[in-house]
This record gives sequence, structure tokens and C-alpha cells, in this order.
Amino acid sequence: MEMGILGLPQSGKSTLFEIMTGTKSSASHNETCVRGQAAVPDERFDQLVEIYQPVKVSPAKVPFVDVHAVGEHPWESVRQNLSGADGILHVVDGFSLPDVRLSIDSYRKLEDELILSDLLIIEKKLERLTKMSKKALSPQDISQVEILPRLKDVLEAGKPLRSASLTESEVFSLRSFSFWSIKPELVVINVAEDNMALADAFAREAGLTEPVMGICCKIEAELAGLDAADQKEFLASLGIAEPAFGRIIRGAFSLLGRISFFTVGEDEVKAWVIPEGTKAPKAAGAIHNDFERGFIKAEVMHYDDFIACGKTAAGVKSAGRMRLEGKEYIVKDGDIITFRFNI
Ligand SMILES: Nc1nc2c(ncn2[C@@H]2O[C@H](COP(=O)(O)OP(=O)(O)O)[C@@H](O)[C@H]2O)c(=O)[nH]1
Ligand SMILES: [Mg+2]
Repeated sequence: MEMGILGLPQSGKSTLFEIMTGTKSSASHNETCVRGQAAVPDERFDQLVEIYQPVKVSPAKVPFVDVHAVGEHPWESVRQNLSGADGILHVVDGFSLPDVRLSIDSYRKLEDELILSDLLIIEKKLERLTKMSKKALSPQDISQVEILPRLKDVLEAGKPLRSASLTESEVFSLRSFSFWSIKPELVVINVAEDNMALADAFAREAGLTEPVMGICCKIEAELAGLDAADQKEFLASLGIAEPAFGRIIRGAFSLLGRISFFTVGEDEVKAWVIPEGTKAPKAAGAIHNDFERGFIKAEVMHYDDFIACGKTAAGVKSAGRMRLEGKEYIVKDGDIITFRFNI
């Protein structure tokens, strides 16, 4: 799971990237894109670490990509760099623009650019396909001849491809195009300290289907420099319940339908990120390909049961809540799993 950060110049992309990853983006301003990892905050994970006291602590990591100077670099090179991103954080300047209409305009400005850029790709492809003789068309070409005109209509109406109600397999078949507007998007309004309400106004008035979240990058950047106790005090004094960091990560998880499961032991406690609905063998494959191939069973206890049953696996077992699950088991958020496999 990778998140790309997009936004007009000076909207606060790099500031957000630094908050999320602790990596200075400006240090490598010669690159088109900078990558960094955000550790996923999860109280359950912290609890497990406390209980197991493992040698190695491995929280889930989500990569974020910051794009430098959109508009200065050609879209194509940015597109290539972000082709692996599963979702987009669209950062909107809500701190220098006092009026919500202006924020909405600036959101639309970039969104229209992305839509136009996707449209050009489709037009080029269709032009090439219509020039080819019918006989020369591959099965893939034929399915594209069917689907692309429909997508073109969507884009020409000024709508992103994510609004085209595509099936999962259609999205999969289109992946080689690396369309911008097909990716799920979380809109992040970067608000001024004294104008937190702007994000709500944006959400109300822009009428988007995409989720909208307000954060103040400036405050959050100051926050990142404080220790935990000072952070709490600082946030409380501003009436903020939780740092943006956790909210953004959770927003990205729900945007992309991701969940976490855990593997535990004295050697390592580790959190894994998988798509919701993943079956046990595939989840095992997140750890190692061999685990998927040689999958036999998954020994599963849920985190809540673990806590309720005295915080030991033995307690969970004697309460009859340890489960041995097979190939069809769908992993749940908060499962603690030991895989049995044969290689
Ligand atoms: N006042 C204010 N300034 C901000 C905020 N977020 C970013 N900035 C400033 O805006 C400028 C551009 O930010 P940057 O993150 O580099 O934007 P980018 O071009 O989108 O990467 C920098 O000088 C930041 O310090 C904010 O929430 N409030
Ligand atoms: Mg930047």
C-alpha cells in the first residue's frame, strides 16, 4: 500500500510528507519524487509489544511519495513515479486562501489537470487502435476498444475515472495506463490555525464523493518536534483530539480498505497490512511466498480475546477461543496469527 501526495505548488505537500514520514523532502529537491515510510500508529500493537517485550519491534509501514513542483515537471515523469501508488492524498491550500470558494477552485484546478492528462492518454490510445486493422487487434485491444470510449465520456464530463463505477477486474485490466483519476483519493485541506472550520465548509460546499479531512500542517509540523507529553499538552491547548498523523493513516486505510493483523513472539512483534477480505493463505503470503504455497492452517486468536483472556495465548486456548482456520478463512482486523505451513 503506497500513498502519493499531490497538490498545487505551495499547498503544503512536502510539509505533510515530513509530518508523515519524518523525512526531509527538501533535502532531495533535484528528484521528481521522494519516498518515505510512515509507521502506522496502533494502540493494539503497542500493547502487544509491551506484553511480549520482543527483541524486534516492527510496526506496519506505509510508504508515502512526495512529488516536487507539479507543473514544472512534465506530468508523464510524475505519473511514472507514482504509478505504484494505490491512493492519492490531494492537498489543498486552505491557509493562504481565506475563502472556501477559492479552496474549492484550487482543488478543481489540479483535479481538472489530472482529468485532462488521463483524457490525453485515452485519446492517444484510441487513435492508435482505430488505425490498426481489426485482425491485428489482440483480445486486450478489443476489450479496450469497448471500455475506453466510455471512460472518455466520463473524463469529458469533467469527472474522475474513480466515479465511473468500474469493476475490480476492469480496474485491473486498465492498470498499465497508470491513470491518475482512477486512484482512490483522500482530500486533505491544509487549514490555518485560526480557521479549522474551513475543512467542514469545504466538505459541505464542494459536494465531493471523495472523503475530506482538515489538518493544519503548520501546527502538526511544530508538534513533531515535541516529546509525547508536550505534544498532548499542546494539542489540548488547541482543542485538537489527536495528531493528524494518525487521522491521515486511518483515513488512508479506510480509503483503500486495508486492515492489520499481527504476528507475535519473543523474537518479534510485527503488524501487517492487507486488503480487507484477504483469505488466510494470501495473508500468509504477505509474510513470505513460501508461506502461501505451503499453507496448511492458521492458528488465530483475536486481539480482543487475547486481552480479555489474561493476555496469554494459553489463556485464549483454555477459554476455547483459539481457532484453527483453513484456506477459506477471511482474516479480520486485529487477528493475531501463527501460520502452519509445509515447504
Ligand atoms: N501558514 C501556513 N503555512 C504553511 C502551512 N503549510 C505549509 N506552509 C508553508 O507553505 C510553504 C509551502 O509548503 P510546502 O510544504 O513546501 O508546499 P509544497 O510546494 O506543496 O510542497 C512553506 O513555506 C510552508 O512553510 C500551513 O498550514 N500554514
Ligand atoms: Mg514540495
